[in-house]
Amino acid sequence: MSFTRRQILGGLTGLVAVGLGAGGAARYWLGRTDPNAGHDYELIAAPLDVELVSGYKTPAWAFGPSAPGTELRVRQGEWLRVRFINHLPVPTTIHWHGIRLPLEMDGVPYVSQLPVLPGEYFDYKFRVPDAGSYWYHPHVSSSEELGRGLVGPLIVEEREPTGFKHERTLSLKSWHVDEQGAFVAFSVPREAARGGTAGRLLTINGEPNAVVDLPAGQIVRVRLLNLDSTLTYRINLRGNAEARIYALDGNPITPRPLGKDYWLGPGMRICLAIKVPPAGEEISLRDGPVRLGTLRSVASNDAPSDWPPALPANPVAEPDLANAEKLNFNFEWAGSVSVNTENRPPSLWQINGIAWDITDKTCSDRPIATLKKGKSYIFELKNMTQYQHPVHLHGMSFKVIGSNRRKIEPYFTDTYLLGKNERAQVALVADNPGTWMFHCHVIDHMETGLMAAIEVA
Ligand SMILES: [Cu+2]
Repeated sequence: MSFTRRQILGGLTGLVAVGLGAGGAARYWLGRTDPNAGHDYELIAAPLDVELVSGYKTPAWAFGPSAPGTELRVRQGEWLRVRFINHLPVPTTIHWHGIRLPLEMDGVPYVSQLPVLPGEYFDYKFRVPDAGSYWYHPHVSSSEELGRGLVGPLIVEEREPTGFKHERTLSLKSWHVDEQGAFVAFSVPREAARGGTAGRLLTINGEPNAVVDLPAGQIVRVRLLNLDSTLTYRINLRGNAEARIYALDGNPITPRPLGKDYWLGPGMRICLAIKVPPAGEEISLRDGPVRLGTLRSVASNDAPSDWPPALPANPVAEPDLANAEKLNFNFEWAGSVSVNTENRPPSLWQINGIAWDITDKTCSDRPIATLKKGKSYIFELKNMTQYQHPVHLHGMSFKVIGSNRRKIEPYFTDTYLLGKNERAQVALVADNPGTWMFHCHVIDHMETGLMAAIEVA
């Protein structure tokens, strides 16, 4: 695919009136624009000082006025049109995690588009086929860009109203900062060689020890999004709360109790319904034994509500398992942590014996598999390492159908948390032509080899 730089800031004269174009750290998010403007959102990525540690500034990068960024919302089946403006000092893109869209909108540099340079803009425009909780982030210099805060929720509302009257979006992210709020290394080779370089400060919607108010007596839809670069959260609630799972990674399931711990890997989402206890009571939202934040029940005038019915299924094609072709993907440890002198990350991980090199723009020219458009496939995912990997595919959703480690109730997703030494089977219809990234969502695993391209033609 060839690219041109047609879209440059010179075309943005209309925005000067609202204060853009003065240069420096513009911090405007213009929100939903005039429907005749040709786009629904103007989303600006720019430096933004945030206060993560009380009394100290952290020099974050943000989409809009907060980090994590502005929540984008669109209705299922409609177009999402975002004019993305780069006011960062670095090139970037936006990838729309979990959205089934055309390759040109997928935000992968040199595969979908050229990086958006400082001062440039890019118009993202695509229809959203599936309702659910999704998110967006760059696919360039990901350790640093996601690490500094360039992550944000994208909520696709169901076509028809659901039974939920109340909902909240909780974006989980840990930050690589020290006690004074200064950034520390986003990726350290000896950590990238293990579970990934973990952030040190846990936040919900950018706040440590967040307190989220919920209306007493109501059943509230709580969307938990793991926008972390590294951490898998073992989600549980402590307190007088009944919670049911309504959707996993955007796709509805038959509602079931939350249970003890739900392992939410990087990039994954879970949609809960929580029955809020009487006013004044508190629920802890926890990662294993660690409190992430507090859900506080506050008085509500609404009549008590009942559990809503299951959410409507998304229109994802059902794979033909009887006639599917099987493909093996082995996730392996590649070797040793050597001192690198070329200013590039070490090569630590590989898929089917091949390590991705994020400094080599031609890797995507050598897809690890070529799928025939319209055909069904079963991927056998084999983790030959001692660490878990949230395996994510761009462009298409897949159905998790089996595992040697746990009982699987088949469900559609875009990210599967492959446990250490686990073998799992996922199936899909190769119905979206293009070259799609297939990678671990532990960002420094991805940047040290654990990525591949899968072609659908
Ligand atoms: Cu990984």
